[in-house]
Amino acid sequence: MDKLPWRQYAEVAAALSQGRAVVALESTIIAHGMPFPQNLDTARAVEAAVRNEGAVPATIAVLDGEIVVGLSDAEVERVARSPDMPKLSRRDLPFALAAKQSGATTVAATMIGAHLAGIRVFATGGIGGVHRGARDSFDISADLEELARTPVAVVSAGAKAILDLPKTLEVLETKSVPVIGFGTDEFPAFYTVGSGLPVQRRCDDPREVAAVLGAMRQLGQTAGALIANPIPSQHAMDGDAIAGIVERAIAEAESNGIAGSALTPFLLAKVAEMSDGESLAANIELVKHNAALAARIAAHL
Ligand code: PSU
Ligand code: MN
Repeated sequence: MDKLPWRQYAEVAAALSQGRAVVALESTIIAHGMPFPQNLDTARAVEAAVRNEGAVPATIAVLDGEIVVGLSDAEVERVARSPDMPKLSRRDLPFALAAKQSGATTVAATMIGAHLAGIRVFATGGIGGVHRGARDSFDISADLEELARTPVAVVSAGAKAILDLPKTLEVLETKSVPVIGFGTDEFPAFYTVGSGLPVQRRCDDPREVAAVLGAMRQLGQTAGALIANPIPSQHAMDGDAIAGIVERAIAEAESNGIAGSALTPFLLAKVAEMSDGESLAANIELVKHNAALAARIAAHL
C-alpha cells in the first residue's frame, strides 16, 4: 500500500518534535461556517489567539488530495475564498484523497488529521451533535462518533444552539466521552453562556484539564474529550431572542428540504441573517476564546 498522502507545515512539525504546544483548528468553519471576508479575518485572528498563548496553530484541510496539518496563510486564504469546497467528514476523506480533490474538514475529519500528526488539543466553535427532530430524521453528527474513538480533546462553546442539547449530552455519555465545563457547571449553548444542563465535571484551571487528559491516556482510553468553554458573557446573545431565531431557521430549512451535511451551514447562515450579523459576531468571539484556552491546555500536556 502506498503511503497516506499527508504533510505538515514545517513549523508544526518542529514544534511537535520539540514537545511544544500545538493546537489544531478546523477548516469547515472557514469555508462553510462564516461568509467571506469575516471567515478569513477570523481564521487569522484564531491563529493569532493561539500564538498569543505561546502555542503553534495548525489549521487542517485537504488540499489537492493531501491532508494538510498546518496551512500556510495563502492556503488559509484559499479555503476562505472557496465556499464551493466540499465539506469533508470521516467518510468523505477517502473520496477526496482518491480523486486528489480539496475540501474543508469538519470537527470529525480535523480530529483525524490532528491525531495523524500527534496533536492532542483542537479548538473549534461548536461541535456537531444530535439535531432537533433526530427521532424522525436520524441526523446525528459524525463528530460525536469521532469523539468516541479518536484521542483528541476538543475545546468548544458547548454545542450549537441549533441542536438538541440534552440528546447530544446523552450520546456523549453513552459513548463515554468526558465532558468538562471550563469554569462552569452548565453546558454552554454556543451563543449563550448556559443551557441549564449540567456538564459531567467542572474544571477551573487548564492544568486540571491536562491532568484528566493525561489520566485518560494512562488508562488506555482512546476517546477524545469535550472541553465546553462558555462564550464570554459580554459577547453572549439574548437567550430568548436566539431561541426564536433558531426555531424560524429550522422551520425554513424544513420547508426548503435542507438535510444532511448542508443543514448545519444553512442554519448558521440563516441565524446570522436573521440576527443581523449578531450571531456571526458572537461566533467569532467564542472561537477566539476557545483557541486561547486550547493553547493553555496544550501547554500543560
Ligand atoms: N462550529 C462552528 N461553525 C461550524 C462548525 C462548527 O462554529 O461551521 C462545523 C464543524 O465543522 C462541525 C460541523 O464539524 O459544523 C458539523 O456538521 P454536521 O452537523 O453536518 O456534522
Ligand atoms: Mn448531519
